[in-house]
Amino acid sequence: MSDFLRRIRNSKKEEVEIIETIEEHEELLLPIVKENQDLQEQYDQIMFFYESGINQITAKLQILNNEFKFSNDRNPIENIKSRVKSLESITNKMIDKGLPLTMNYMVKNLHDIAGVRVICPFISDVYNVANMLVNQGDISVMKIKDYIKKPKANGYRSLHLIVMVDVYFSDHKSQVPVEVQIRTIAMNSWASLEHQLRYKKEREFTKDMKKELKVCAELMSEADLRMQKLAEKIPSFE
Ligand code: 0O2
Repeated sequence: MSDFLRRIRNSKKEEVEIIETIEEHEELLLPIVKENQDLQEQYDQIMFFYESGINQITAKLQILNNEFKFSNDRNPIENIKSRVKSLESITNKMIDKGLPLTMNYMVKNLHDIAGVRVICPFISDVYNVANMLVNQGDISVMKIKDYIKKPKANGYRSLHLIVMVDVYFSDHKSQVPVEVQIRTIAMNSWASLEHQLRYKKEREFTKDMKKELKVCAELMSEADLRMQKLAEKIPSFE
């Protein structure tokens, strides 16, 4: 078992295991943003860096998926999606955190501006993909949140990693923070449906509705565990 897997499986801490904070990372080179620049202009400028980080992570995942398919005759990754956080969503999050609305504060405090979501068939694939990714020399792990081992109170399950990935530009190398969410098809189905329901703001969730959603999450988790057991019974299945 790799160090990474051992670290997350043996962790006795709560949901968050902070390995190193981004603030401590001296190589975080991002464009110098002037506070008086127009906000949209600042956003466009800095998003280029985050998009480059997404491209780098996505390419790595695609290579790993193709290689695994070649040797095991199946894909451990079903689907990869990515996005940079919208300006509206960034602003709301910063207001929630009580942060001044400047790009410099954003860069220092929000680590999920670049986001990649990886959907895997089986629970074991989630950890294998995470392991294959973080073992690469140009990636360092900043933070792991294992919401599979310790689901959120509402039933949300997913493995979240904040990684710093090296990106080479014409005259320098930057390390770009990217949030990688890795989860199974079942976990993703629940999260997508829950998200749709939650964003119908005209209808607040009652206590009973929340309970019902959690039951759905448990049912999906049970299905995931059963599927995993089935897979483990097939000797050639990796
Ligand atoms: P979007 O639109 O996906 O960007 P932190 O970043 O540590 O200050 P945060 O942001 O609460 O704290 O981190 P966490 O818990 O890792 O969650 C970040 C993202 O995980 C969310 O992003 C969602 O994408 C997903 N997520 C977390 N909890 C839930 C949940 O209960 N349901 C669903 N459907 N998704 C969830 P954003 O910023 O909320 O939105």
